[in-house]
Amino acid sequence: MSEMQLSRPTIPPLPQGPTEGPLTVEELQLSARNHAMPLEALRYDLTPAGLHYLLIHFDIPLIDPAAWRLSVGGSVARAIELTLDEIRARPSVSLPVTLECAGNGRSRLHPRPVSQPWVTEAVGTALWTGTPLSGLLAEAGVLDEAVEIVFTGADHGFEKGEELDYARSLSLADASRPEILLAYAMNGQPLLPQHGFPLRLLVPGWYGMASVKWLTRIEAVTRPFEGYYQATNYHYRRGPDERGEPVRRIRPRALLVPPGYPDFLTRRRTVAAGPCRIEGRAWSGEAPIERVEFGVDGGWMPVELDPPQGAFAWRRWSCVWEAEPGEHILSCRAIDAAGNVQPIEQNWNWIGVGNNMAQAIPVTVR
Ligand SMILES: Nc1nc2c(c(=O)[nH]1)N[C@H]1C(S)=C(S)[C@@H](COP(=O)(O)O)O[C@H]1N2
Ligand SMILES: [Mo]
Repeated sequence: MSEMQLSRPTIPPLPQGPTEGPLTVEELQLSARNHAMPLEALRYDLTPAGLHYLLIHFDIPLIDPAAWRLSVGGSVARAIELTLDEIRARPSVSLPVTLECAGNGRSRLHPRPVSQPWVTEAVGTALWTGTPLSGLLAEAGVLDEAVEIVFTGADHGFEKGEELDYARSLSLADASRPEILLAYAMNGQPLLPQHGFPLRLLVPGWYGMASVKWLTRIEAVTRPFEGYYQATNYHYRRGPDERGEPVRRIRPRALLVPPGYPDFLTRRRTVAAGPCRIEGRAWSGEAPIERVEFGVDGGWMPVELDPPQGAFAWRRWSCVWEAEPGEHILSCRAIDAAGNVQPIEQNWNWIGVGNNMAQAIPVTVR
């Protein structure tokens, strides 16, 4: 019998830092696993679960809800273990919350940090239902010596040579905020496997990395947590050797629904000349949205804002554009009540987080 020889495809080595090189097979593989929200889904107040963006570092764990338990321990007076039914029997809150990946905008950076290569649409808004974390912490009785709460997921893998669980922490003050939920439902349905079934943390207003999925353990600790996703990753730094500032709240961003219809391969838009209704969404985790502007070829005009749908969800906006025949670049930008203005230029850093540079959509009007 002859032995089958599996030939290894020649794949160029991964760049060691940010690059101007072509997209790698590894980035393509990540972008297929972790899909974005199609921009036309900005039309929904609440993103249907299957259209919501996804970011999964390792594998989606297979969890038997009957065997699953949440443990609450560490520096607490009373360690607790809860079943899913016990969590569902606790006081419940439903909140519309916009989640956005901190890496949104990464592939528009020059040079480009090599990681999940988002363009502009790593976002979604869902109605999340769960029990407030603060009630559970009060019941466990967090001791005075505790400084942070650590949240650990059931997923496990390697990053940069280090073997680890996905885990993040919050300061005691942040963890005590009333809007922070242990969420078991999304848009009125049990969480889908990819969104953290059976339970996830939900930290409204913060970039997505804080909202730990497949939650299994909550632990009060007496020293700041130094886990990879807390202390090494998710920092704004100019180079590899700086510690930098931790990534927390979502920077302001507005997106518009690309008008007209697209070309399949390039997604370039064609729009009919005349009045064209433009709509989109805007959000900021720092402060309420105060103003949104619609941009055409570098000029800006104000838009109309719909009433907000709660403090933590995106806000709809719209305007009418008098589309004149020719080639145009459409854009939009958000300004929040804390004075944060969405930039037109890239917001560059070593790992490509928080790049809220304004969208740019080429259209042909005829
Ligand atoms: N356990 C675990 N939680 C996680 C992640 C993960 O890989 N594992 N990814 C985080 C990141 S970076 C983001 S942006 C959000 C994405 O949530 P979603 O997939 O439900 O949109 O989940 C966060 N929680
Ligand atoms: Mo993310």
